Amino acid sequence: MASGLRSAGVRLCSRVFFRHLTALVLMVALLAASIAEENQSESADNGVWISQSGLFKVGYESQQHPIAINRMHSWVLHVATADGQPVANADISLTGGMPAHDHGLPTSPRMTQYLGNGEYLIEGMRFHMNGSWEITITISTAGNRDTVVILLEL
Ligand SMILES: [Cu+2]
Repeated sequence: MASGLRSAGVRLCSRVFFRHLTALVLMVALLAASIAEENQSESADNGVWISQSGLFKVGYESQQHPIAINRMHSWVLHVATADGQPVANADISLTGGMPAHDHGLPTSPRMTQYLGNGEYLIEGMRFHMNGSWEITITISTAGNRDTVVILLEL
């Protein structure tokens, strides 16, 4: 009788413990999910990157949110001077890759259209694996040429 009571008590205790553990696991999972979501939106949102000699400020917007692995998509680059004036009709070329893996981009993205207001359409972006990518963009105008490196964590 006494041992029966005790084991019932243990069973009740373990059930309460299990319920708390479930709640804890759920909380940790939610926290991890919200951190992951923050990281994703950070890589897909407009950030402003300064070119190496400080001539241009470059922002980009991916047409795909979040950027999916192995999916061809476009970017829109926004190019401005150091004091924030939109840069029109620049020549823009891109290279990129994963320095840690010593490989380049799987595609050859190209600037295909000047959209006005300092915005340029880049077609042919695709990333074939998760990890740290670098996109190196060279911008040339009549009198200036500078390079900006955009870091992208996928
Ligand atoms: Cu790689």
